[in-house]
Amino acid sequence: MPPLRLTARSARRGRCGRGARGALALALAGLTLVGGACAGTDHASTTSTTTAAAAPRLATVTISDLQFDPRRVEIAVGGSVSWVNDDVTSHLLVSTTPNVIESPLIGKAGTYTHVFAVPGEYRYYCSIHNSMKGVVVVR
Ligand SMILES: [Cu+2]
Repeated sequence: MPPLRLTARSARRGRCGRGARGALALALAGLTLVGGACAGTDHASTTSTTTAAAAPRLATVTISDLQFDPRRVEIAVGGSVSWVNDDVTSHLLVSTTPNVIESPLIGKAGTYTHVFAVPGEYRYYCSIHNSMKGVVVVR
C-alpha cells in the first residue's frame, strides 16, 4: 500500500507543477485566475502574488499621415512620451489641459519629448491639423 500512495502523490505534484505555470501565464495575460487544484501548496501561494504589469516609463508616438500612432499611450508617473514626426509637414502639439503639452513646431524627422509628473488623462491635438488627436494616460 505505501508504494502505491507515493506514486499517486508524485503524480498529483506533477499536475500541480503544470497547473502553477498555467496560472502564472493567465496572470501575466491580465487575468487573476489562480489554480484552485493546488490550493494549500507552496507554489499556489507564489502565483497569487503576481500583480498587474506596471506602466512603462517611456513611450514613443510616431506621427505619420497626419495621425498619432498609437493614438493612446499609457506611462507611469514621472515617465516621458516622445513624438517622432515621420511626416514631411510640421506639427504643433497642444494639450486640452492648459500648460501641459506645448511643443515647439516639430518639423520633418523632428522629435519632441515631454515628462509627465502628475497622474491624469491628457488629451492633445495638433493645432495646425485639428483632426489629429491623441491621449496620454499617466498612472
Ligand atoms: Cu499637425
